[in-house]
Amino acid sequence: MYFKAAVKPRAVLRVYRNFSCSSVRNSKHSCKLLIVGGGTGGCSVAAKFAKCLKKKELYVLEASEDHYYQPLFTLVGGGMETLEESRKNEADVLPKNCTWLKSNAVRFDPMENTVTAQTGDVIKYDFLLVAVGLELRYDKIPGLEEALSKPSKSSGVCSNYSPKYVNRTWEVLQQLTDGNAFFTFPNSPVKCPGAPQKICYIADAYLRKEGRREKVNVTYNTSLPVIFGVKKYADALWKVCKERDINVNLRTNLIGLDSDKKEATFQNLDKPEIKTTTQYSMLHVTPPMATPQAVSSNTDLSNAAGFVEVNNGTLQHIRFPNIFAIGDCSSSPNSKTAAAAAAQCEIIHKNLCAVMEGRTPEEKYDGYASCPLVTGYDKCILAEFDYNLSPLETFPFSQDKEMRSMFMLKKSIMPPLYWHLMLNGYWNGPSLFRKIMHLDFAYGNKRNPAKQD
Ligand code: FAD
Ligand code: UQ1
Repeated sequence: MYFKAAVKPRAVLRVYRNFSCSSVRNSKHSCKLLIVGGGTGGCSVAAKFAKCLKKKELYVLEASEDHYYQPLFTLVGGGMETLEESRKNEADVLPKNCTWLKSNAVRFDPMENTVTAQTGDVIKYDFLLVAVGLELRYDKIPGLEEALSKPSKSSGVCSNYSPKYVNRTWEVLQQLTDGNAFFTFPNSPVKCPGAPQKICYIADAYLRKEGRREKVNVTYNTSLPVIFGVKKYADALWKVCKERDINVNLRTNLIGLDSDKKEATFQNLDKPEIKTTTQYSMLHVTPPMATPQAVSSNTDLSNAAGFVEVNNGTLQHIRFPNIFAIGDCSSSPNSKTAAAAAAQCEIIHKNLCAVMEGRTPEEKYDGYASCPLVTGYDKCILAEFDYNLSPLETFPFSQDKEMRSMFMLKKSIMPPLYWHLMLNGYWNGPSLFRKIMHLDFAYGNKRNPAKQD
C-alpha cells in the first residue's frame, strides 16, 4: 500500500486498520510500531512508546549486543575516559516492555508495510521509525583499513569514530614525539561535525602538557569550506587555532595513505588536480560516512543522498505518512548529533501518536543541534544552533568562549543524563531550560531593579 502525502489522516487510519496485527497473514511478526535501530534515537523513542504500547505491539530491530554513548569517544581518545564507560549492554538500555529482534534490516518495503531482517524474518508494521544512523566507511579510503589493522605503535593511524579504533588515538598520542600530526574531516556528511577538530585541540593540549608541542606540527585538514558552519563559533575556533599554532587547510580531503611509508595523500577539492603527499607521525582519520545500504539503496524511502526523506518540521516521511525517521539517517538538514536526536524525540513521539489516532501531526522540529567543542583538558565551547545556523543558546551568557563549566557539562553531566534520562524517554533536549533561563534573564533586566546593573 502506497500512501500519498495528501491522503487525509482518517483515510490513512482506515487503511492502517486493514494491516492491524490480527489480520496479518504470511508473515512471522506483526506489530503496531517497529523501530529499526536501537541506538540513541531508536532507544529513546522506544522508551517513550514502551509506556503506552504492549510488549508485542512494540518491536525493535537491532543486531548489536552493545550500545555506545558515542559522544564519550572524544574523551576516550584523549585519555580522559575509558571505552568501557561509554558502553552498556543493548539489553540493559532497551525498555523491558518491547520485543527485541536481534538482527539487521536488509530490506524495507514501505508499499507493503514490511521490513525483512537478515535472519529472514519479515516484520509487518502499522507504523515505522527508521533510526539506523550512519555507517563508518573506512573502506572508502585506500590503505586506511590496512593501516588501522597494524599495531598503533608502528602505524600512527587512529580514529575516535569507532569503538574498534578509539583506544588507538590515546596510544598514538602517548607515543607521539615529533613530526606531523594530521586530523582529517572527510568529503561526506558526518555525525558530530565538531568531533574531527575536538581531538586536534585535545592533542595540542596534551603535547603542551608533556612539553613536546614544539617538535610536532599540528594540522587540521577539512573537506569543508569553513572551520564550522555557524559563524559565531567559527570565529571563536579560528582564534583558538591561531593562538595554538594549529594549521588549518580548508577543502582538503584525505584520499589515500601508505602505512609502510607513513605517507598520506590529500586532494585540493577546489583544484582536484592538486594532490599532495606528506609524511605523518600521527594521522587521526574521520572516515567517510553513509546511511546503511538497505536505506540508501531504497529509492522509495530515501532521497538522492541516501537519507530517509522526511518533512523537516514534522519528521514524517514525505510519501508514507506511517513512517518517521530520527537521528543521523534522517534527511532533515540539521547537524547530526545526539543532541539533535534528543530534540527530535518528543516531536516524533507526539506526531506519531497523532498519526496513530488519525490526527494531523502538528509538532515542528526547529533543527536544534548542539556540539560541545572540547578545546583542551578542561575547556569547551558549547555550540548550539538551529536550521538557520543561528545560535540557539541554553545559557544566559554568550557561549562562544572556552569555558570550564561547559567542559564539566560535557564530561560529568551529559553521560548520566544520557543513560538515565534520555534512554528512558525523559530528555527532549534543553529547550525547556533555555526558555526558563532566558525568561529569568529577561525579567532580570526588565523587571528586577536589583539585577539591572
Ligand atoms: P546511532 O546512535 O548510531 O544508532 C544507530 C543504530 O542503528 C545502531 O545501534 C546500529 O547498530 C543500528 N543499525 C544500523 N544499521 C542497521 C540496520 N540495517 N538494521 C537495524 N539496525 C541497524 N553528539 C552530540 O550530541 N554531542 C557530542 O558531543 C557528540 N560527539 C560525538 C563524537 C563522536 C566521536 C561520535 C562518533 C559521535 C558523536 N556524536 C555527538 C553524535 C551522536 O553519537 C550521534 O549523532 C547519535 O548517536 C545519533 O543517533 P542515531 O540513533 O541516529 O544513530
Ligand atoms: C544534549 O541534549 C545532548 O543530547 C543528549 C548532547 O549529547 C550528548 C550534548 O552533547 C548536549 C550539549 C546536549 C544539550 C544539553 C544542554 C544541557 C545544553
